[in-house]
Amino acid sequence: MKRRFFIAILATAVQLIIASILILQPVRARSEEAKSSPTEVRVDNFTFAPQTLTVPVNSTVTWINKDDVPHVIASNEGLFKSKALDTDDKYSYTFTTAGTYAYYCSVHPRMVGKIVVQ
Ligand SMILES: [Cu+2]
Repeated sequence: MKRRFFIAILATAVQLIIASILILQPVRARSEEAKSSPTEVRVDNFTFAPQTLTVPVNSTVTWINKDDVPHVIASNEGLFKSKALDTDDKYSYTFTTAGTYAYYCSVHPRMVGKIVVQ
């Protein structure tokens, strides 16, 4: 009698553990996916990569300069402007409103890119 009770408890515990693993697994996978969504623009060989980056509202976009010359990230509308970024310097801006944001490098105005916030 006592032993059957113990086995019943054990079986319930095992079921709860399996259930929690099954429930928690997809949640963990999803949050990792959200974290790894690219919000980085590499400045390399006088180009922005990707040239057009699409992000959800409230995303922080980070530009990182991989060139050995300084670049300045400047919004066409004057919304944001970085300082001169040396090699491996980063600049971040958070986009809180949906829209298309064109930008360029104020040192090399031929370098252009776009952030699409939706
Ligand atoms: Cu530049």
